[in-house]
Amino acid sequence: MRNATWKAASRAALALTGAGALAAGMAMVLVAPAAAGTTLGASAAEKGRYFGAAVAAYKLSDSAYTTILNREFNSVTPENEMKIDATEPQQGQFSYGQADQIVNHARSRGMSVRGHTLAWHSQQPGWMQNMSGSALRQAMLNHVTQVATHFRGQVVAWDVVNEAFADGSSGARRDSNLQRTGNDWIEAAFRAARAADSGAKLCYNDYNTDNWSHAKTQAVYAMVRDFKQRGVPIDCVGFQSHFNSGSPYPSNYRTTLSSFAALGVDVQITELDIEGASAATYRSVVEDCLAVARCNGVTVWGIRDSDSWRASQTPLLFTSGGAKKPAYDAVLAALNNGTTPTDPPTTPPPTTPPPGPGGCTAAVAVNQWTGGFVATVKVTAGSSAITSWTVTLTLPLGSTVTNAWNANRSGDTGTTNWTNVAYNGRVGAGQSTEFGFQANGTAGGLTPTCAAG
Ligand code: G2I
Repeated sequence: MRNATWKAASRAALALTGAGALAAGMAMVLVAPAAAGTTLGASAAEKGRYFGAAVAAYKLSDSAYTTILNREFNSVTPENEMKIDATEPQQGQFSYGQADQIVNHARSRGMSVRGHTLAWHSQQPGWMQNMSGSALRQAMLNHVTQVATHFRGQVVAWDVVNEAFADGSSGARRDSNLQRTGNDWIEAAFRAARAADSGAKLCYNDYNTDNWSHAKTQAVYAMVRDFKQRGVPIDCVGFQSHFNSGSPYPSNYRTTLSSFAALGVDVQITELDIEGASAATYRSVVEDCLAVARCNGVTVWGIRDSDSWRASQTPLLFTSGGAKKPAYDAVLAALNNGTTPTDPPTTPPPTTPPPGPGGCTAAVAVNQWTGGFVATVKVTAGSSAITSWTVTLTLPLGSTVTNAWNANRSGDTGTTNWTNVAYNGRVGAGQSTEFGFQANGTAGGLTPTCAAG
C-alpha cells in the first residue's frame, strides 16, 4: 500500500488538472489544457515523483500565493501547523483547525500531504517543555498516537521524529528532554505512529545530513540501518537540505541519498532552500533525486522568497512578487530531462559461475565517496542450502574497515575474513543474505570469494 501512494497521488493530481482544464476550456474555448511538463508538479508526476512546498495556513487567503501553489505544486507540508505546540497547546486538548485547513486545501486539489512533525525537541508547548521522564515519554507517545490518528488516511508521509541528532563531529544524539527519557524514544515514537496509521510512510527528518562524510550523516545512517535490522517501522528519511554558505550543497549528496536508499528506505528532500537560489545548484539537487529510484520527491520550504524563514537569503524559486526565477526554469528543465530512474542494483549478480551443491558465491556493491566507502556484500547459496559461510575480501592498501553489520570479521586491512552471525548462516538453495561494512580509503576492485561451511 505504502509503495503505491506517490503514484496514486500523482495520478489524482493529473486527473484533476485535466478536469479543471476541460471545464475551463468549455467556458472559454481557447484555454489549452495545462500539459504535463509545464509545471513543477506535473513534471515531477511524470517521473513518478512529487514536487511540494511548505505552506502556511494564514497565507491561503492570499490569492497571489494560492495561484502559484495551486498551479505548480502537487504536495504540501504544513510549515508550522502540525507541530506539537500547534496541535496540542494544552495537554490533552488537541487543536487541528489550521492544519485541517491546509490538508483540505491540498487534498481537494489532488495534492498529497507530508505531515511535519510528531516528535521534536523544538516548538514544544510550555506544558511539555516542563516535563521529563516517564510522564514526558507517555505524553509524547500519546501525542504521536492522537495526531497520527486524526490525520490517518490524509497524510502520505510523516516526519515522525525531527532533528534528533547533534551537530558537529560527535555523531551523538542531541540532548533534549525527549532524549533524556531514554535512547529508545525515537523507535518508541515510530512504533506508536505505525500503530496509529499503518498507511503512512514514516520518516526520520533532519538537517546537516546531506554530506555523506559528516559524522551526523553517518550517525543517522547507522540508526536507520539498525532500525531496519531490528524491524523498527521506518520507511523513509527526510533530508531537509537548507543550503547556504555555512552548509553548502555537497558534491557527494547523491551518494548520501543512494546510500540511505540502499538500506531499504525511501528518501525525500523535505525542506529545500538554497541561499541565493543558484540555478545550477537547484538543478543538481533535482538531478540527484531523479537519479535515485527511491527518492520520492522534493519539497521547497516556502513558495516566494518573502515566504521563506530566511527571506533575506532569497533562497526560493519565486520572487517576492511571484515571478519565476532562473532556478525555477532550471528545476523544471531538470524534471523534464530526467529519465526514468534505475538505481544500480544494491548487489550486482554474481559474475562467477553458479557454485555446485553446498557452495556459495559473493558479490559486492560499493558506494564510494572521497575518503571512504560502504560495501554491501551479497552471499548466495548454490543448489543446496548452506548453514554457514566465510567471505574473504582483500582491501587495497590504505583502506581500513571502521564498522560492519550482519557479519563477524577478522582483519580491518589487507585480507579480511567475514563469517555469518547467528541469524544469517543458514541460506536456502539459491537464496541470498547480505552483510556490509564501512571503510576509509578507496574500495578499488573488490573481488570477494565465498566458502560454505
Ligand atoms: O527552521 C527552519 C525549519 C528547520 N527544520 C524544521 C522546520 O520545522 C523549520 O521550520 C521553521 C519554520 O519555517 C518557521 O516559520 O520552524 C520555525 C520554528 O522552529 C518557524 O518559525 C516560527 C517562529 O519561530 C515563531 O515565532 C512563529 O510563531 O514560526 C512561527 C509561526 O509563524
